[in-house]
Amino acid sequence: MKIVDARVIVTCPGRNFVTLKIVTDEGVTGVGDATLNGRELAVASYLRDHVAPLLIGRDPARIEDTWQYLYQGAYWRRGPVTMSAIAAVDTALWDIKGKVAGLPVYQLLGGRSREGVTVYGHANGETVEEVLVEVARYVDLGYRAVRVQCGVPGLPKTYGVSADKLFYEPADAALPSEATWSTQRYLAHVPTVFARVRDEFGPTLRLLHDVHHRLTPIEAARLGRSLEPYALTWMEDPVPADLQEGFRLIRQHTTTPVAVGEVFNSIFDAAQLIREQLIDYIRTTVVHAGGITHLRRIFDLAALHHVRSGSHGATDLSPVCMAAALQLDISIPNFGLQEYMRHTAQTDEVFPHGYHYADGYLHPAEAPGLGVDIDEEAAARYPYAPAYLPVNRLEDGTVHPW
Ligand code: KDG
Ligand code: MG
Repeated sequence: MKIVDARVIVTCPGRNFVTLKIVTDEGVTGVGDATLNGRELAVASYLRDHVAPLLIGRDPARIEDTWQYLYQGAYWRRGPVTMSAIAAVDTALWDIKGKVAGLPVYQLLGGRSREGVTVYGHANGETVEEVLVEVARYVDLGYRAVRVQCGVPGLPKTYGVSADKLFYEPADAALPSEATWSTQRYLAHVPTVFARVRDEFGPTLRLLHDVHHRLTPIEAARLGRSLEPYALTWMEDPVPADLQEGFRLIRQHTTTPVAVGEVFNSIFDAAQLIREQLIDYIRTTVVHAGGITHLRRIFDLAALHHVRSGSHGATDLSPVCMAAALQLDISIPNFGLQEYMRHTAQTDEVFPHGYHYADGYLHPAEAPGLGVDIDEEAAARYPYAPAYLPVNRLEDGTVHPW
């Protein structure tokens, strides 16, 4: 079997997605997600101009060899653009391998380790009252884990708090919008929100919170300590993770578990955090970390160090990424949680898929391969529209990590 075509499809059914479709001479096809929020066309060009020509004529069964060829062969390593492009190829090749074998990909990864993939949803609101309504909504839908984000009094707009609820979309403007940040106001407010949520929903609902990289290590340590009475499952991205040893300071001060990794694209981004057991959950996902092949390597390293998976699953990760993530989630020994932001009906129409939600769990498709495809005719009805994540500034105007 040989690869005869590798098409890059850019579509915007409510938000932008980049998808690679690989076609073989025997008519078997595979899909891979290559979406990088706000930088979509950079990955599309990398794939179209620099990767697709190298795939023609290759044996699609050689997944590892193709991964190494694209990674080592490029000379320029790592980075979100390169690794999202490699991820798309890798994911599509796993899809093809599953179809050729007549098995869902998780069977090729060792089979099931659990009956379902426990997911968490996003409850967010401007006020604590709104947040309580949203948490109740997820509990009613059967969710066992809920991420809680609340507006901060005195700040006009807070990242992660949105008018859309089930389909929350952070890339909100054709040029980046701006938000204002105050660590003082935030640190004073968040514990009061969790006090109310715990009081209302009791001790067993798993609660999570995303800090979106906005604190320094000692501020994060203080937040973690102030949240200890509310027994969070995790505090996410408390600081920018460029300085991995910075997490030692957080660890020295708090028992609130830490989750990191949605912006990581390589095992090297996470190696120190994992080896020193500075984190509890690694949130890297298929599309941004080199596909199923490389993410499996990260999860295996994590398993040696008591670190569980907690893969990113916001709306900017397409159903192709979700389908692939679920194949890993169901099979790895150290699964923790899977984020699940529902996609809109338009997105689901463009990406028909067999995975489904029931009673707090997602279940991967049982179809051979990944159990997801792209409807190219439907995709063509939704042309690319530029959209960016907001930029964050302190009250005095200084740009601040978002
Ligand atoms: O593209 C960025 C979003 O996916 C991100 O901001 C959402 O932090 C996020 C999360 O944890 O889902
Ligand atoms: Mg996050």
